Amino acid sequence: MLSTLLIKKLQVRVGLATLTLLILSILSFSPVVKAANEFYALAVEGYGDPSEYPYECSETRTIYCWDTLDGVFEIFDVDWSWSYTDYDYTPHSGQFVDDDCHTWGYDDDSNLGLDHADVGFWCTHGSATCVDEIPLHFSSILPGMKTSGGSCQVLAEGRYGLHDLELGSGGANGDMDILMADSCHFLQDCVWWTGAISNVMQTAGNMTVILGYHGGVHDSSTHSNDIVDAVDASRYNGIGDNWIDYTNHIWSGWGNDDCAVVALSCDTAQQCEDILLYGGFEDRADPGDHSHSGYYYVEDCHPHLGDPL
Ligand SMILES: [Ca+2]
Ligand SMILES: [Ca+2]
Ligand SMILES: [Ca+2]
Ligand SMILES: [Ca+2]
Repeated sequence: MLSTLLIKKLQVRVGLATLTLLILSILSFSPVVKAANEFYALAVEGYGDPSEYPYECSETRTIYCWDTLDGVFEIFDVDWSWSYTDYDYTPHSGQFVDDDCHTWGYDDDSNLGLDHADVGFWCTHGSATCVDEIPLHFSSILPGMKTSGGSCQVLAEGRYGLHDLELGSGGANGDMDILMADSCHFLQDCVWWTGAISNVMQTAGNMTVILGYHGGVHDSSTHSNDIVDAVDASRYNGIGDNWIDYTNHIWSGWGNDDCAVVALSCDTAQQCEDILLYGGFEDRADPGDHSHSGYYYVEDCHPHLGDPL
């Protein structure tokens, strides 16, 4: 409203040529019909005691995944009233894995897989392997369960076709734009530099942003709250900047920081900068031919299990 009033007031004082420009400006402020906004989350909290959590992929239990999911979900579902919101807190590997990679994968399936929504979130354990001599570089996450024929490790790998994930492959069921990867190591620097993450971010659609971490991340209420705050601040702007501001945590002591990383796939280098600062969950970019990429972090951040950035 303020913008329109200001422009009308200016119109009185300017000539015809400027008036045309101002009319164009007013048109650009006109409300547009918003595309459907879809959010889907997969959170694995229930590892551990097989009698209590009878999943096949047993690991040390995550404590705060449910808290993080609950806080993030409420923002999309209640605060922002997105047209589709759902979650699964007992996911299996097929929900992460693309069927182009494995027959047991169906991440593109609507209402079931991670990639069918514009914005995806996962919370689970993760790890990275980087051996230069072999060479083999991949990051991975642990699903709660296996699907039939599936695996308990979901890989992101850049060179040898070992990858399991294809996100944003286009179409209504592969239309992810943004992923929040709340797991250790998914955006490990040595994995990024082999092209693994770019490999995950398909170029057919609008997959532009992965928010994640280099190194291990504390499974803590602080970390959980930081993620919820970062999402809350990023509805229209600062999606990358806020992720780093809120969730990068320099703890006292040696080699135990939480190192937030933003990975981008963009049309131009300038667009990467713009997405980092001015993109939002409801202001998602069209990355064109995905010819540029970006990897953003806080220099010298030194995590548990990983080199300093
Ligand atoms: Ca997919
Ligand atoms: Ca969709
Ligand atoms: Ca989309
Ligand atoms: Ca914006």
